[in-house]
Amino acid sequence: MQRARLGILGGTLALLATAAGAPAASAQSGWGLINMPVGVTDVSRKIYGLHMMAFWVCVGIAIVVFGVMIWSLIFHRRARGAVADVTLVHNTKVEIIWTAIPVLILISMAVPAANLLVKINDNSHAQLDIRVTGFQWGWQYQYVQSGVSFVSKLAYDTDAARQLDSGIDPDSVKNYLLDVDHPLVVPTGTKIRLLVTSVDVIHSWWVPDFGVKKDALPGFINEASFTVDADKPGVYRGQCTELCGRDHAYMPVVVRAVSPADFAAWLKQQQAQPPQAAAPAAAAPSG
Ligand SMILES: [Cu+2]
Repeated sequence: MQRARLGILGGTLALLATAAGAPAASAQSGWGLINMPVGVTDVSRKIYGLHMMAFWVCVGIAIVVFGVMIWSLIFHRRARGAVADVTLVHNTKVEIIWTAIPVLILISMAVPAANLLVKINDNSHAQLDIRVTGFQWGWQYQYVQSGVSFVSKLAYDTDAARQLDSGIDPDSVKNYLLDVDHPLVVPTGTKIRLLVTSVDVIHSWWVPDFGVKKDALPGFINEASFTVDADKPGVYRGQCTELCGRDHAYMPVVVRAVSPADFAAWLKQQQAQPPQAAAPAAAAPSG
């Protein structure tokens, strides 16, 4: 009977291991959807690794604690003639052990976490600076070195569909609420430093695949940085993650990561164009 129980426990563990340890490829489907993305930067992968390490430590602790509890309840119940063991009460040796073990576990988790925090906040040696200004409700991007600047707002088709009684089925809109008119364009394999601020209330610039979530505070400039893997060009999406008013849900972040050569060409094209007139404060109210 005990063997059968162990078998079930083993089976459950194996299932959990398959689910949680699923490779990045399945991140956008099935079990992957309930977990955080692995992402496309060195930092995002490290954050994911740390998160999984903490997850498995929690699983291990749960198995040990609940295992002992359930085992005690079954095999040491009074109906079986068990007599309470009072030697555990105020037992110095036991108390030292069950204080020391959690302390060691916490230290073993805190050291890699602190190291990663330092790495996340290392914004030195950036090759490209972009000023990100949040406003109600959109983002302004200014490429500091080249002077290219534009405003990024909810894409027209998704904006039309979200209006009350629009009659447009949101399911018919691609990337509903997660698309913008002018995405931020960045080169891959290049360390990008963001200078994040706001002109009105607090917003937060978040792209899960980059492991970047930085508050945009009026009157302050926060720094964040990321380097998209050279072999992972693509479109990455995020959202404002600080409740910033009525249209908080309608100011997504879209970043198009392209090769450095494509980026240089894009930047040249932008510089040739007349600058976009709309300043954040003067941006047309929507919805
Ligand atoms: Cu916002």
